[in-house]
Amino acid sequence: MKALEGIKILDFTHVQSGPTCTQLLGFFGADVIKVERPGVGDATRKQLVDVKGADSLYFTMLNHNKRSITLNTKTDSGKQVLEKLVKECDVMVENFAPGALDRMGFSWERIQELNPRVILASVKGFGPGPYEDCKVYENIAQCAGGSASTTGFRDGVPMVTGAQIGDSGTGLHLALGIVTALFQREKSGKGQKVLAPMQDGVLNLCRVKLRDQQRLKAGPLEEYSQFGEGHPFGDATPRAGNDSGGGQPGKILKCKGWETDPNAYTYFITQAAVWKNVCDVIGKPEWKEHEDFATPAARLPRLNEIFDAIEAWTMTQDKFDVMEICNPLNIPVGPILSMKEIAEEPSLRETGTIVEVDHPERGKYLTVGCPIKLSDSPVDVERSPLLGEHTEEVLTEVLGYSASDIESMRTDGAI
Ligand code: CAO
Repeated sequence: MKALEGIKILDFTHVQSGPTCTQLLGFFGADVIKVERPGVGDATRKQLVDVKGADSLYFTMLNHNKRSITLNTKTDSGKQVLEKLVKECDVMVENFAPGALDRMGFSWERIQELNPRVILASVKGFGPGPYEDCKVYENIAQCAGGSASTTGFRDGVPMVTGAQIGDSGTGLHLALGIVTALFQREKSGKGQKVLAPMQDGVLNLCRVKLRDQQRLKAGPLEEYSQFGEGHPFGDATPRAGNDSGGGQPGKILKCKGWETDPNAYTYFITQAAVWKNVCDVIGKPEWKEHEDFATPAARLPRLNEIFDAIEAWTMTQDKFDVMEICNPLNIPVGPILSMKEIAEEPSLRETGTIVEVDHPERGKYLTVGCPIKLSDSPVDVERSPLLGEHTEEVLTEVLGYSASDIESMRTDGAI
């Protein structure tokens, strides 16, 4: 028994944001039916191809636990199949450019007519307003959602982050919206529209930066290293480099081997509660009681001096040894792990967070399994479907079409 067993998802998503959402629902046991254009499919199938002729990792890693059917929804018989799918499914998920679904003849009104219980879940770049008609990709969302202006270094350009907070982050928001709407449907009996705009999703993840925007009215942000460095604050939340977001100052520091290994670094947090332990570890016991260092307030203008001293110690240690030494002392530290190290980490394999999947076209590859663990809903990661692999199966088993119906749809170019 899986959490979402029995829930049918009409997955009309493409690229990254929508597919991450439906993949999660698939991990939780929903029957996800991905609808793709005949002969073409999701554009990511053939983007960043690393194995000639095979679906790319971009596609395979975002589309596990799904069935694929091909359908040209701009033909009459293709539209009829889509109508039947809307009637049959609990949720329809899409992330087309604004207006595309309406142009196809599937407005929210029409969808409700077909199935009043269906939930229509959409990712768009922006919510209602001046930009609602714009197409949006990951980095645009990071820029428009406040992330880029607050990421990077004070004296550098705005930066995007490698974490796909615009696409995968919004997919997560959408998945929560969908299961919440399913929960409400239990009581109301009705479907509803769920919208997750990427700008809003990114802003939600940048909540603490809007907090800091408002704190600026009360004076400089003392926990930002620019305060200790004597640089005045402007009228907007600045970029904070690698400063930690809260009131516990932290920094990325070099570890042994940094000269040749780009990831020989650790994050080190000088949590106030364990300041004395920090002083002992770095060989500065005199700072424990010294008036310039003993309290968090006294330390704020001296953070650079403090982190220089800590780094002088971390540079003598391997990044994993820093963790071994600091953890028993309750000092929060974290090694900078490369993707190579993460891919090889046995504990992530054991928990199913990193999974090796076999694929008929490309062989074995690694993917990220379900990052959310339910104790009563085990996850089996199944390889992504080939384009149209399940067209006949879905048309006959789910929608009740006959072999001759399917043949004539093929002749029409509808599937
Ligand atoms: N059969 C027939 N037509 C189909 C079809 C099918 N199975 N599937 C899609 N189409 C059509 C659509 O109806 C649309 O046609 P019209 O333009 O004539 O209405 C067309 O294909 C293209 O759809 P699109 O505009 O969504 O695709 P695009 O490549 O031009 O834009 C993107 C891609 C991502 C910029 C856009 O979809 C978008 O802004 N989506 C919302 C935000 C989002 O999710 N962005 C994140 C993407 S991940 O980085």
